[in-house]
Amino acid sequence: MTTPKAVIVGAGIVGSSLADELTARGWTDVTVLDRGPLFATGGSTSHAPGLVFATNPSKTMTELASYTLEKFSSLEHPDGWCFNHVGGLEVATTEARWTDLHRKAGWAASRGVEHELLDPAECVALHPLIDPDTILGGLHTPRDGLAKALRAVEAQATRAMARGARFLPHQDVVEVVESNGAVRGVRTTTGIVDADIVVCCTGFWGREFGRRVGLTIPLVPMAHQYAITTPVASRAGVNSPLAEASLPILRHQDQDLYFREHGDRLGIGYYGHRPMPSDVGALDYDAVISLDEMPSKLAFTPGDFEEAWLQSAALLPELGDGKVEEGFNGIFSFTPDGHSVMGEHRELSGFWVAEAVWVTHSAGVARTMAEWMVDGTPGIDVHETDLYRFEDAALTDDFILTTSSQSFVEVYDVIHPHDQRKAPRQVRTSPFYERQVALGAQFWEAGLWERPAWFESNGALLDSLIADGLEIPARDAWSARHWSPIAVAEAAWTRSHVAAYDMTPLTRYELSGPGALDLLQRLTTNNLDKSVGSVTYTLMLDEKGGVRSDLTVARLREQTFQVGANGPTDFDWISRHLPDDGSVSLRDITGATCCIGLWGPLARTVLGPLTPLDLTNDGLRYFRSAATTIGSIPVTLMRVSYVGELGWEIYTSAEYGRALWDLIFDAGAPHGIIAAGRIAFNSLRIEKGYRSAGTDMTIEHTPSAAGLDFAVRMSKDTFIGKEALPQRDSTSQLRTLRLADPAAVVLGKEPVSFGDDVVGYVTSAGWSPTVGACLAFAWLPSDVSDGTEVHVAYLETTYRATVVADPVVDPEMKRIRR
Ligand code: FAD
Ligand code: THG
Repeated sequence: MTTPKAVIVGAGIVGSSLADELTARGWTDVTVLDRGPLFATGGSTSHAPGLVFATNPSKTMTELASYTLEKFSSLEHPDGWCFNHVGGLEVATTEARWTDLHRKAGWAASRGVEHELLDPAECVALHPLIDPDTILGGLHTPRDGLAKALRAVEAQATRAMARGARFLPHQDVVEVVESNGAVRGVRTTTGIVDADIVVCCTGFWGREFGRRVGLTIPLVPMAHQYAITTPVASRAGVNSPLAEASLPILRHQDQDLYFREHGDRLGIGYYGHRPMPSDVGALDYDAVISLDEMPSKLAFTPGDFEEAWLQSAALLPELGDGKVEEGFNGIFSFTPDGHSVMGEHRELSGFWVAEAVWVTHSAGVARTMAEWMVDGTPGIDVHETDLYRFEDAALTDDFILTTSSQSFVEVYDVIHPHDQRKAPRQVRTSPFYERQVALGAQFWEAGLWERPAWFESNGALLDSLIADGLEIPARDAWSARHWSPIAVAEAAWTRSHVAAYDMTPLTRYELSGPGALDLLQRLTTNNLDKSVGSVTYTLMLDEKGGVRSDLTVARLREQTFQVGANGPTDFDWISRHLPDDGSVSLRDITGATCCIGLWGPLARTVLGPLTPLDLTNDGLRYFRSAATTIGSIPVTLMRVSYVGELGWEIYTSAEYGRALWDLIFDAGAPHGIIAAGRIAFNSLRIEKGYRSAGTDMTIEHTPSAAGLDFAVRMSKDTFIGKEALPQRDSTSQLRTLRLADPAAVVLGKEPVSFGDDVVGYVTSAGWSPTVGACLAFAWLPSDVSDGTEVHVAYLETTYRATVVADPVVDPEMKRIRR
């Protein structure tokens, strides 16, 4: 069997790991080119201090790291270890950090990362240089430790070469050769190397490399300070030259610092300095590359390190006797969301990207890339690292620089799940924006859209509902951040009266043409061959039957469908499956249109007089759509409700938006209409049992495990993922939890335990005014029955919760179908 001819550009930790993973899967024709010498090429890997802390807010990033450290510890190199499990220790010097370490322990628990929280004395027992009076405690992760990055490169390269791979130094790739939308090879300064597959593993040069093939890889090369101290007396003779280190790697995130041992010296990394984006064009590629001099190493700027030194000595007093002996400003990649960038170029088949990857995640990224390239689909959920996860506006230079700099500044900050980006803001606003501002909207940002979280103008409504008996327990300080009890009033009012939600940011596509129906039938699980006016809830699966996304598809005309989707990766997936014959056209119509979700028992009373359409239950049935008018405005109504109430999504072109808003609010005023925000929206959809793709379910889950079998028509001829479904059985199931204490609120990602065992994790949660408690979705073992009592660890507390049947609200669909 012949396997594809693959060229990997870049022999850093990522390129070398990938060569190993590809050849392990039977690819024999793999060539790795680097413009530097081997294996200290001069890239970031050549000087990486190699600290690996696996725990991360993202489950995917944690899994990538966990694989890396286990793989590295199994690698062999003649000079010694590739991974040293000295353990990780993150200390807290503030109450906020100490609380956050509990949250982090929760992430570790739900993903099987070994960990324990320690008091100051226990921290000092592990790391005697720490002054116990400065800390409140620490999080110890014994499997974390040090990667010897260059040895890991060589060990993996050696293995790959034994399986036939070639590693060629001094090969500067200057061009990607392509024809008919597919790669054919690369041109180096000395000649052409043929290839069916080219993988960009060029580290912080990736942005420049991507440009050559018309691809924006959103990363910014940033300098980061690393210094090594003079010998520390008490560490003299403790570490053998071979072991290098025995103290755990240490993070002092309150001061943006991390530490590792180099024999009897300490290495100190610092993120507290100003962001220092680097102009890669100005780097000296032709410099003689040695371990001391390389393009990715800039001169140390001592002025930026002064505070780091003071703070290091405050935590580790013995450092006060010494000084910084050497240091450098090393360059590596930062991205807008801190995650790596992986995937295949959509317009240039065979061009793959694995960029902005830390040593920490390198082998995991390489394995996932190899699975994706060889099997056609990655083995784990990659939506957070997908090359195509970015909105168009997020691929502008301005956005990339601003947000990547922010990622650098915040890399060690305590980040609340609802902390909002400060800049750039107000990039995408709906036509209702001025009206929302006037109502005191508190905006959250997502996909660069400004989205009201709640409206201060509903404060009076809150007061009156409280006077009438609505009880909203006071929250803990963390869950009360970026929240207002007004949001609860908005949710309650939606169930009792009527509210308008700005649905403009909901991603929408128009698919049209003679091939549109066939394409949608093949891409999704439900039957879409229904009458004009039908709306269908349906799923997009990957080839292995995992849930990529959920969609609503409205058949507006015979050959025209409006698709309600979840974001850029949906557009990417559909685009990749468009037939070549031009029989389908796909258009993102989100920004050109706008949408109000008008929902609640009084929605019909408000809208009825405004439109000639018969809005009775028989006139426009549940999950049907119709074109009509509201005043002088042409609109499309869809009788769909993610909040689970009577009502419609009302669509029109953007230019009519403000007039539409005004008409609806004028007509609604006598009926008490309010504008309501995202927090209310979220809590209502959880009450109603509606999942959010990407948060509650990913490609790791089947429709049946996610409770969505009703949207799968196995009787349909074929659809992507169909063949795989019968072969997959799931051991877990998405369930709803009801927290026992009405004041208890969780926010997502908390571990769920049964007895002493962690058995699952929360995906999303919201406080439900209908039941007077917090409800949460959680992945739990399939055999857990309704009524089971579980515990949810939240920061420093543990909450009791019960597994309940979903949906909690309106299981008979009486509210919607009336
Ligand atoms: P690189 O190692 O940079 O490899 C890219 C290769 O591509 C280079 O060898 C380059 O020569 C080659 N190349 C580029 N363009 C071309 C071309 N046109 N033709 C041919 N070859 C080309 N990560 C951690 O996980 N833990 C840490 O503790 C840690 N600390 C760090 C501290 C510092 C000071 C720095 C700078 C980085 C640190 N990192 C750490 C980050 C980590 O080093 C990098 O993210 C990682 O090494 C990147 O690996 P890579 O293979 O993608 O890139
Ligand atoms: N509105 C529209 N499109 C969307 C969403 C939306 N696309 C993305 C996302 N949200 C999809 N999620 C859902 C989830 C549930 C429902 C609609 C969109 C829903 N489900 C009914 C139920 O389960 O009872 C389906 C009933 C049926 O199939 O007949 O309404 O908010 N436009």
